[in-house]
Amino acid sequence: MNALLIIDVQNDFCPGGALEVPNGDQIIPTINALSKRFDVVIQTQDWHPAGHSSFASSHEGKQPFDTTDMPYGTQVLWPDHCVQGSDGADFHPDLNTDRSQLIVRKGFRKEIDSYSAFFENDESTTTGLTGYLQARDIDKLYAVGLATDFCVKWSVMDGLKEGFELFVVEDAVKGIDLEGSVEQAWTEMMGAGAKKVSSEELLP
Ligand code: VGL
Ligand code: ZN
Repeated sequence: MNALLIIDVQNDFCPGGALEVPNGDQIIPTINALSKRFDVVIQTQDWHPAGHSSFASSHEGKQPFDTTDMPYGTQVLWPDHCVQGSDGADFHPDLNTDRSQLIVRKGFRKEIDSYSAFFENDESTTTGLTGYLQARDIDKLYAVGLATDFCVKWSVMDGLKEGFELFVVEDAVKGIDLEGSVEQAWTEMMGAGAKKVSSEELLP
């Protein structure tokens, strides 16, 4: 069975937000059209406590987009974003969430970031999504949302590792693009076995 996985279409990742993805809101009409075509729709929501360790403001002398060493590896430091309960953490008002059956919140532990819908950034703490998908006999995931080079990529890579078939809808994702990271993300995703599709192939 198929599911649409809508990643982090939240105000803070859209134009005017704290960590805006250029033109991030432009994919929303396509995502809304796709939602109607899937029996199972799942969303993720970046959901950080104030003072989260992925925020540059939590590290003396660091600026957004600097990196730091965390116990689990190198971490990009971000502007404060998607703080629990804030407007920035809300889904974009144009996103139709009515058909979403599961919302996976991630990044809620202060000391660890979580880009992926499956695992936190230590690559071992699970969100429980694999078990949910298996229990519902879902084996094919269609990934859309923000950002191509971070949460989409990490979700796709982990989904493949977990044994799911992954399709990335190329006109329904957008990236932050730090030094060519969008192109690199596509190379990594395709190299790991993800398939690129366009929304036209999925819509009537
Ligand atoms: C994301 C950076 C930090 C994303 C989330 O949704 O791609 N990127 N938190
Ligand atoms: Zn985040």
